[in-house]
Amino acid sequence: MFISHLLGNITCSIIKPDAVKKGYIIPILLHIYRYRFHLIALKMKKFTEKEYKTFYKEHQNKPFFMSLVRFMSSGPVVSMILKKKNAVKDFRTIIGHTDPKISKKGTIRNLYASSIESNAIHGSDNDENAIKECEFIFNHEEIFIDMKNHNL
Ligand code: 3AN
Repeated sequence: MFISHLLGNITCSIIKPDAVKKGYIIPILLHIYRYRFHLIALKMKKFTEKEYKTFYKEHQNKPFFMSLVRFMSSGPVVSMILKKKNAVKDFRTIIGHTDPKISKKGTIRNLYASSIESNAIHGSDNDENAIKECEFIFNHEEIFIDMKNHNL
């Protein structure tokens, strides 16, 4: 658990294949920047079905599970670790509801998502999962940890 000291101050985000394909990486990064999240890790990569089966394990009994796994592994995604006080809660506010049809105006999903599955972006749902997800995607060498500015 190499980033567990950041519990409560980080979230894991993934710009999903639909948004990558549509050219929304930069607009989404700018949106996140405007809300004062600090980017401490970033990578673009196509993950496998097997990796998403682990990543989305808590959804394994949901009817949309296999479709979600196939969709996520259909192309490269942009994964990030975002640092901010109350990162998980604040990030879920700016991404909006899972279903873009009912997400608030101006949220990332309202602006860039096309359906409840192809919903442009992932954000961790609690602090413990945020740590797990970040450590699933990134290794120690891929994370910028500024020891002088721990409380950003
Ligand atoms: P959120 O990402 O808003 O936390 P979750 O954790 O309930 O939503 O679902 C994980 C992902 O599964 C969603 N981001 C979305 O891509 C997909 N998903 C959720 N609900 C559905 C659904 N009813 N039908 C198809 N895909 C879904």
